Amino acid sequence: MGFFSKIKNIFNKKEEEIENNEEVTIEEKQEVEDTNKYVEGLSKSRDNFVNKLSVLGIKYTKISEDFYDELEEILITADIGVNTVMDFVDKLRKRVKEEHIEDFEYLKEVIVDELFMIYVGDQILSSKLNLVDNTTNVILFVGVNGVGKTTSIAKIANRLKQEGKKIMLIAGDTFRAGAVTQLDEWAKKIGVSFYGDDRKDPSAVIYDGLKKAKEENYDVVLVDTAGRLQNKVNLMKELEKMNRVISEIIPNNPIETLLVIDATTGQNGISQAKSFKEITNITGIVLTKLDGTAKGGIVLAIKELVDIPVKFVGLGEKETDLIPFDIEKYIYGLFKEF
Ligand SMILES: Nc1nc2c(ncn2[C@@H]2O[C@H](COP(=O)(O)OP(=O)(O)OP(=O)(O)O)[C@@H](O)[C@H]2O)c(=O)[nH]1
Ligand SMILES: [Mg+2]
Repeated sequence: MGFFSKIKNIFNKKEEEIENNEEVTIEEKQEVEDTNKYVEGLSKSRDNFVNKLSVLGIKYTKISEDFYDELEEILITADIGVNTVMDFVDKLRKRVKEEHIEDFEYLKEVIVDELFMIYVGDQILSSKLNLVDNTTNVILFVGVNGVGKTTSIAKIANRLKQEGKKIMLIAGDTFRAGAVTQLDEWAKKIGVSFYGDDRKDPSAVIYDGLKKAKEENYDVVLVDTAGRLQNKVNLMKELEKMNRVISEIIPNNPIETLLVIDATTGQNGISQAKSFKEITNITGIVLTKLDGTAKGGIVLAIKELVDIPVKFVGLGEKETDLIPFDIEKYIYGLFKEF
């Protein structure tokens, strides 16, 4: 049995257990809820390219060169990335030949398995936040404007708060009018602390905020920044300065620098990731608005072209719709009806 059948069976079984009111742990319930969010949030992508793939299976009774050409095109339009698709189709060709595959139902299994392997490859990228106990952890959020930095901070803070952590948000976006108030309002809404003022130097704000956070033993501090990338040199200098200030107050921090990218911007988002990777040490990606695109394949392109782990995905606008990335749930959500 292939990988996809296995995860399908596991999720279906858990769902059944919950429906039948059998005893399930809170974690198992959360797993099923998260899985359903992937299923809902990825519906546009699923409708788009999974349906196209199914049509392909009906159209071609024999696996021919034309079949591979069309398959390539479908995967590329799903934003998977040209090179990844080429490698993938080569592998598929090889397996079809070696295993004498003729049956499309079986080929479907192989397609999903191989797509999964693209992400996993020879190493499992951990999607877990890298937090250390009994110290103040600083997470810096970067990314161009409008991608969802501020809302992602609020959503992640909400999740961490529910895990019992003492949280502070710092308004390091001193550039855009209204940014400080926006973060302050989020902090009030979810019930966490806030630090920010109307000074123009983000590093000065971060400095004071972190001093307070350290003195008062906060567990996690999430730092918002302005989204500007008109000038790489300036951005690099500013990020260097912020990093210096952070590590001066709390050594070995920021523990995470999360780059937020908007899935609906496709290849543009990939270019942003490459640029940011050149100028600072990005430890993870928050991929927002996956619910708003039919091109959910971008996760695989990120893996191939940027090779930074996706740590969270945004699958909707609600506070609870930003969830930890999980490749199995993602593949399941993408191929549920395949
Ligand atoms: N559908 C959907 N909308 C999202 C998601 N994440 C963020 N948004 C929306 O995207 C818009 C921009 O979000 P912000 O958090 O303000 O973006 P930002 O990066 O902080 O923007 P600037 O501060 O202007 O640089 C808001 O309307 C959010 O509700 C998501 O996962 N799904
Ligand atoms: Mg913002």
